[in-house]
Amino acid sequence: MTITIKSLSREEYLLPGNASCPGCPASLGLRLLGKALGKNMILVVPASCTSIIQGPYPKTSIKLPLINVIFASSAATASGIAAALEILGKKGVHVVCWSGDGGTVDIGLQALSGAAERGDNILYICYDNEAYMNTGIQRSGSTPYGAWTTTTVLGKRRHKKNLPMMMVVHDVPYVATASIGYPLDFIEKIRKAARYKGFKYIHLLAPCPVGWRFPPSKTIEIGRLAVLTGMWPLYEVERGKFRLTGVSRSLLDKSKRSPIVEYIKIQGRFSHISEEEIRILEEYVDKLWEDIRKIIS
Ligand SMILES: Cc1ncc(C[n+]2csc(CCOP(=O)(O)OP(=O)(O)O)c2C)c(N)n1
Ligand SMILES: [Mg+2]
Repeated sequence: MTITIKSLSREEYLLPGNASCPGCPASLGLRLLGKALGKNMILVVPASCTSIIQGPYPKTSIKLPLINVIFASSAATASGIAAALEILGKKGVHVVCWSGDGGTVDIGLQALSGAAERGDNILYICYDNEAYMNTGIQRSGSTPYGAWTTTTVLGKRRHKKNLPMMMVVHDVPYVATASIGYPLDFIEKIRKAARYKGFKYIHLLAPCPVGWRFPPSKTIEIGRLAVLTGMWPLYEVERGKFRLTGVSRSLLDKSKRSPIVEYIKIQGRFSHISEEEIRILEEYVDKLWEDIRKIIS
């Protein structure tokens, strides 16, 4: 059933007055997560902007049981909690890792891969703002080619690591990509993932106004442009079956994709990008879609 905004609960699990920046996609994503799953959830959060948004106990802004952990351990911690719930016979409680891209594609990767391979009963969500934002915008393995960060002052020279596809090859029941620009699609995917027992992974693109250098009012617009230009394909892989979702369904046809400059030109982190670098990014997007075509056909 398609989810509508009106059908969502008005209950909020992220309280207002928290420390997030204006236009923060992580805080919006957390609100959506609460609307998707409700209160029967235990969150595992490694060091990230979310630890700051959440704030120190007892004045935390998140109305859910939550444990802060060191970077490398989030998936392992979640595995332990899931095992404990199983032993206690507690059903219907979702164990959710809410981790940044640095904590996922770089530092937390081995624990993540281990939990996926074991098939532990957790939902791992990576909110990907494409850099280590909390410590001042350092590049991560998820930063795209050409993007400025404080550690790639001339633009990053490597492409973004394709973590969702890496999770697909772990052969888990559910893997999906999402964008903060399409909130209902994200909620739908969270709910779908939560219906499976075993390891589930959702990779949420989360445009950050501070780190990407755009006005805070444009978070949703940029989240949509990432998808419309083909830079960020929306899909889900359910029990090994790959399916494009939402507007991405029509974007295998290159002529339906918006030019990537529409996405790039409104982000200050790409302000120094050359024609040659734009071409390299275009080739990257074409390859991304050619790989998807091979999977589908
Ligand atoms: C082992 C370790 N190294 C470095 C840090 C410092 N640190 C805290 S948050 C953070 C950035 C996290 O980046 P990401 O996971 O992408 O989350 P974001 O801040 O972007 O939300 C870093 C480097 C730390 N807490 N622990
Ligand atoms: Mg990050």
